[in-house]
Amino acid sequence: MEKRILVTGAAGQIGSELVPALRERYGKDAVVAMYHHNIPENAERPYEIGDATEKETLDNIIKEHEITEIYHLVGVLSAKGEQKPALAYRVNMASLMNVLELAKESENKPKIFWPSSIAAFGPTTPQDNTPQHTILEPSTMYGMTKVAGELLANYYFHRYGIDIRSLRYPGVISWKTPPGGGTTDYAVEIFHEAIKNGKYTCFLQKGTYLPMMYMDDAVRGTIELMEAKPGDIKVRTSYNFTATSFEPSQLAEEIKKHIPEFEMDYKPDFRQQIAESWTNSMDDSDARRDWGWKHKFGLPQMTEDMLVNLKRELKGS
Ligand code: AKB
Repeated sequence: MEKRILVTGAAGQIGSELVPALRERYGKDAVVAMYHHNIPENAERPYEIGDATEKETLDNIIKEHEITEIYHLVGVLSAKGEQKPALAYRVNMASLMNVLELAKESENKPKIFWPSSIAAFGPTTPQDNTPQHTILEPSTMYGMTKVAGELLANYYFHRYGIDIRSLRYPGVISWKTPPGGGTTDYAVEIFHEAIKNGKYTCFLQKGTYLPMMYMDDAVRGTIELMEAKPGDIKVRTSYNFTATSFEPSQLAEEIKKHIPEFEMDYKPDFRQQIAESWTNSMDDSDARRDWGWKHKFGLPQMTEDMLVNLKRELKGS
């Protein structure tokens, strides 16, 4: 069957890079981007506008485009979710349930990708090299929606045969589209501020380690997971998925190698507590063994690539 892909949350940090990557791979017309109200100026067709929490809207789009695969990226992230917990619950859970139920009801049972996150972990989770199968007792609403989503993914796979695949994304760093409302956002903001002003005030404390990944790796890994043979996917909740782990001062030191005058100070806010509840680093050996996951960018390579691209981008704007 010809591949027809729907990407919800297409204007978000991951969506805005995944859509072009999927179009490059499968053809422009094979990928329908779904936006809520925030259509980017340079949005290319085919695209649809709609709210993924409305089942009928989603149903119409899936039917009209004869969708065979859904990358369901809609979600309210951790920091915004703590400011608006009820909104995070509604958006994250209602949209996911719609996608799962529509897949179940449809004749061709579309394959689904849904992102989980390190936010599924919590204060009781082992902090270092966190194993695949571990304690999931998050303290944020976003994290709770991730744990519930992982269990739902597993349930819909075993009970209804929906081929749903998932990754526990670490903080993802990219130069094309800024993230919005997350706790790992400092690792992107720092680059913008370093280039524009030569200094940055970090909202996380020195020493706060978090698992991280460059966008190029995140996009490639996501597509590789979706292209893996069904029999190779042994984890149907969500795979640990990581590239590196660092804390703010290590990133600042790496940036200083390129911008020697760069300076950073610290003013931790409510996001510090969220970051502390997450793990320092993750063991993603199941993903590496089952479907061949391999990252390319460590901290030095990522920093260099970010600075080169972002400098060029900011100059042009
Ligand atoms: C966030 O910080 O909320 C996200 C995530 C790790 O899921 N980037």
